[in-house]
Amino acid sequence: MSDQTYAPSADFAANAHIDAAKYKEMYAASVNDPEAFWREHGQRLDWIRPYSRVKDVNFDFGSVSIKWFEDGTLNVAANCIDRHLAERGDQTAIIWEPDEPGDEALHISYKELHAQTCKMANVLKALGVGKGDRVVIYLPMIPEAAYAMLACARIGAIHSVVFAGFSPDALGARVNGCDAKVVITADEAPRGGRATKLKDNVNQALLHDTRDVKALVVRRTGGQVAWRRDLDFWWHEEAEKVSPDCPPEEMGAEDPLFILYTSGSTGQPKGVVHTSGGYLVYAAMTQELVFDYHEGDVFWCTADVGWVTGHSYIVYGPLANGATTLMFEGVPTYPDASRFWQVCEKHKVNQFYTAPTAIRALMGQGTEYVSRCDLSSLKVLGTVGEPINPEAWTWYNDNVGQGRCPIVDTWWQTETGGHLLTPLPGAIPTKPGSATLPFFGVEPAVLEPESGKEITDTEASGVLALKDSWPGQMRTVWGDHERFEATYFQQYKGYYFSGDGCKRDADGYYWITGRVDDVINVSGHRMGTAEVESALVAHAKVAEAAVVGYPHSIKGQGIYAYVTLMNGVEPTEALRKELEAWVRTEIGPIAKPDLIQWAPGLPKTRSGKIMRRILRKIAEDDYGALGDTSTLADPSVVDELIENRMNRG
Ligand code: 6R9
Repeated sequence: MSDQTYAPSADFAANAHIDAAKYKEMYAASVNDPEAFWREHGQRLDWIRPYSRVKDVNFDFGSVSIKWFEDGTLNVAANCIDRHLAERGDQTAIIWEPDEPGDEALHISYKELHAQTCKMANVLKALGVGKGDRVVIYLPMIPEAAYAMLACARIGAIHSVVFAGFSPDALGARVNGCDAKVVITADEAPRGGRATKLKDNVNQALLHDTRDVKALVVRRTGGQVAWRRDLDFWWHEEAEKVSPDCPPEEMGAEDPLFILYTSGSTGQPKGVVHTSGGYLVYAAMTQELVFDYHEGDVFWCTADVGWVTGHSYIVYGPLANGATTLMFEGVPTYPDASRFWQVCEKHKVNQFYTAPTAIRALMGQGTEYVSRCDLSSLKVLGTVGEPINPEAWTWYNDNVGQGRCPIVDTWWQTETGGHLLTPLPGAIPTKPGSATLPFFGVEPAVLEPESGKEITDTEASGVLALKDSWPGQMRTVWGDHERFEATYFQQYKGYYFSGDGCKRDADGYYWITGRVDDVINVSGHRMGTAEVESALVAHAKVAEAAVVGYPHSIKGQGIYAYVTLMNGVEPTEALRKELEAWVRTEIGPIAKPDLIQWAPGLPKTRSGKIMRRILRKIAEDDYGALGDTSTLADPSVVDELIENRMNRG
């Protein structure tokens, strides 16, 4: 933990929405009387029928229920588009920067966004989609992704965006998991100069689906596609047949807006459900205050819309605020490592929000890539996805922010909908590596991991939980409310359990130490070790597999797999490659193990439980202190694993 603090300049604080005094006052108000606080701040949206009830929350295991603004009605798309038309119809809503820097960027006005969203909404209706139906969105980072999300919101359909890097199998499981009627996709997804054949992936994903799922296909590259007769439709053809006007559906505040699958410590990914009113209030308020967004600013979040960060901070938060949001199709290192900074210069970006893994990768390329660009438009920098190491923080601060831009290190999760722990840039001095203090209405608690007792001393170390709800909180797991309660409310009664460990320092600042469960964080992407294990054991030559994370200088964590082969199977380099490729196709490139160690045996207790603690230590190359191994059925397997460990030094 670094003790250095960086305070915002007096000038920055004076022009910020929230200064230090205001933060204190508003935070106190938000936790002393959450009803009154959120009754006021819920007003930032346009409601069709105003809410009278604000908060109705029960965190008790067995009867967990979370409702906000319950009797209000609204339409999310109307809040993100229609209500801005009178004042800012011609203002740019979305700047789209394509993969190839030489191709033309697009500036889509709120008027244009309205027309395109309405058309897509009408096309979906024509394909038989109605209120409450599910639509899977499997698209590159193109404006149609935003149109698709907002079109669903407009007609009350529930979207589930699937990251375009996921394999056909992973896509198929998600389409099936939410029983989607339509998949919106593209012919191909260009990224970093290469193109992924998305439509082919969709065909493969739907091959065994007996439900006749339709596909609406955006033509992005013009690449060849295999067409399924009567089930596939070109977006550009269908769009011509429909009106550019579609009345927004009146939705209840607690009607689901979207499902987003995310990894947990057990089983297959779960469908996190966010609803309409509370989610939008929270996404919008955090986007404005955490980034200190002002009228006319250009806001750039580099995430993919396949992750929650893209939902809340590319689409819903900024558009609800009438902002200009930048959407980038490419990657930070194509054509070279200055692409991010070139885009900042080209579009005069004011707030820039990215992941520590990207910062570390770019830091490794040297500062010339940054210093050759004009970054004088930048005002606030943000990070999200994993803890940021102080070296990367300092590099970001000195080279990108030029010592002038406050850095907001935002801790949150798919489940939380928006930021929970974060600096407000004009109010809260930062410390490199700390997500600092809670946002309004957020009541963190540090619990003793074993007893679950809340540690009330300021200085504390334990697991991070939340004492009460905030409007952006997830409401349930799609189709499995019991799993929702078991995952987040069972272990520590009366709290929402985050799954993260944390420390609180003498100033009350929070420092996230990483996951305490079997979830690993690879380049800011959440991966359940169980998912990778089940992909590995699905291979005919694999008898057993155990997967753990290990420190990786760029990715944060790498994937380390211990694999026990079937009797008689030779461990060869070719088989190692085959297993890597296998996991890629089962889940996607982000799940490919970085290291595979052949394990003739795994350390197990006498009851057959794999002792992951030991496997983690060996993967970390820290096998000197393995702790108590006396409960192992066969302690000699440990020596063998240490002997042949893959990560040395
Ligand atoms: C938004 C997002 C959530 C997990 C979370 C934690 C890690 C996210 C962080 C951070 C330290 C930060 N995490 N932000 N750790 N500092 N600023 O990333 O959602 O993909 O669901 O991941 O990511 O471990 O529990 P999601």
